[in-house]
Amino acid sequence: TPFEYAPAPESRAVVDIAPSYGLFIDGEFTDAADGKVFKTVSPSTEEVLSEVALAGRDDVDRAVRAARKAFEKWSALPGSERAKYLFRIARIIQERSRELAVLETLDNGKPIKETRDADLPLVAAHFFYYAGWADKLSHAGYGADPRPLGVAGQVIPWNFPLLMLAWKIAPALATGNTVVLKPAETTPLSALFFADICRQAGLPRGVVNILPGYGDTGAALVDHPDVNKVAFTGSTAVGKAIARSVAGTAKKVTLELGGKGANIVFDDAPIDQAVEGIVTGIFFNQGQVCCAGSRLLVQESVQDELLDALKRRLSTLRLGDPLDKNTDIGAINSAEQLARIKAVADTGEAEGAERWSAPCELPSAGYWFAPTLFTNVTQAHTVARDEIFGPVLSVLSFRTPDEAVAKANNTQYGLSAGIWTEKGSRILAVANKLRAGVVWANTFNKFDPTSPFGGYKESGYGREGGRHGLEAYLDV
Ligand code: TXE
Repeated sequence: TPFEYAPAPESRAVVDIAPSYGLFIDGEFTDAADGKVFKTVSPSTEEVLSEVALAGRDDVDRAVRAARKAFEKWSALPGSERAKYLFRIARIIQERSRELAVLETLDNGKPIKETRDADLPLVAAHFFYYAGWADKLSHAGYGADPRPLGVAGQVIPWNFPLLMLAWKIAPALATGNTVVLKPAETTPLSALFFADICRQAGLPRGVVNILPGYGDTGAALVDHPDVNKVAFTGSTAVGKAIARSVAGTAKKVTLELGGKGANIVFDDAPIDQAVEGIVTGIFFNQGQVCCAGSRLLVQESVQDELLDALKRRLSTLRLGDPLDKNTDIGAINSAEQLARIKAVADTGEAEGAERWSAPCELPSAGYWFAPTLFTNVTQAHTVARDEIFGPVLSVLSFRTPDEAVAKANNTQYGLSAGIWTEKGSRILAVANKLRAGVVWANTFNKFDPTSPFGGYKESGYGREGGRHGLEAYLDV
């Protein structure tokens, strides 16, 4: 099948990281106009991986001009021609998947098992999927001849660097837009390798531009007057700031923000299966997932049994070297993120919730946090309300399906939820009452390029993925 992968990379030897990288503007790697650079480190060892050019306002301007110029020709190409480039990119991603998986694991800290089996297959799948739409836009339900918007300014986070890039770039290019993308400051490398893939695929100059930098680079991009469309994934606070700053313009915006997903386990659910789903829900990518199942809602009658089984399972998770194929829990992405997780966990304890951590030894270098549970949690507790974005699960209980729904919906967010039950009728009844963009039944954190993804409430607006993901990049 197109989404089958090579055996696990044994070591970092499969990737060749240069000591320094430039910005990618108009098909060339180039220094920043003011010569500024920053370092990117491996979160599992704190070793410096590379020095990367830091884009400033002048570079943003240069990149947007290149994207504007490229837009004229790119948008005029027949969709079938754009599709050829996207298919080529998808195939190169597959061919280079071992290298990219190791690179992503080094720069992000997540286990190679995940980059190999989840991130990279999904990245390729997104390019294949949207390549398929490029010549079928008149059948997408947006009118006979929908038009691209122009230059898309895209800002992405560090939790799924290459996958978030794919979610943003694949639909933008398929619909005939050109792109200036800013990767997160702690994970710039895979976006720069992607720039190299664009060159390898012969993508016309200026269609994709990559500008590493911090938040102010992102702000300069979002605010650039010649950007027509803004796509952002990140914190709710920055999403709101972006919404405010573009409010005086006519730019189209999509925001994919935080979450506090409920994983609801009913008393008829097979306990072992539910335990695996809870683990995937909150410990996948160390819980640094916007749609993580960070609140466990368990029916009171099975609470003790479930918690015992869960603690036993968590005690078997292997934390350590992310390049080891057997590792389940890798490093937290940055010192800042680790400090945030620790602060919320400490608040949880101070507020009276009971803390339990899986017994594991944390490596001395790098950023690590043991899988942690909070019990005796009330809905008012900070650990039940704030997005922690770490390997921390807050456990609450319920008696009736209505109470489960009320508690699940009692959050400012609305991105994800999960339901565990053998009863199909209950899945439908409960799912329809949940205010969440995705509801999984008897599974969690399953992704597919054909299905739209996005939030209700403060989790943002707009959808990415699927046919609906095209709409964000089209004028009807
Ligand atoms: O996010 P930021 P941070 C949540 C999660 C986490 C918290 C903080 O709860 O603990 O946010 O993480 C760029 N204009 N999520 O500080 O700052 C920034 O450079 C334009 C949820 O890393 O939002 C990076 O590229 N861009 C989440 C991107 O925004 C700006 C994923 C995200 O960084 C900017 C990540 C500005 N003013 C964090 N300021 C999810 N939804 O999956 C920063 N950036």
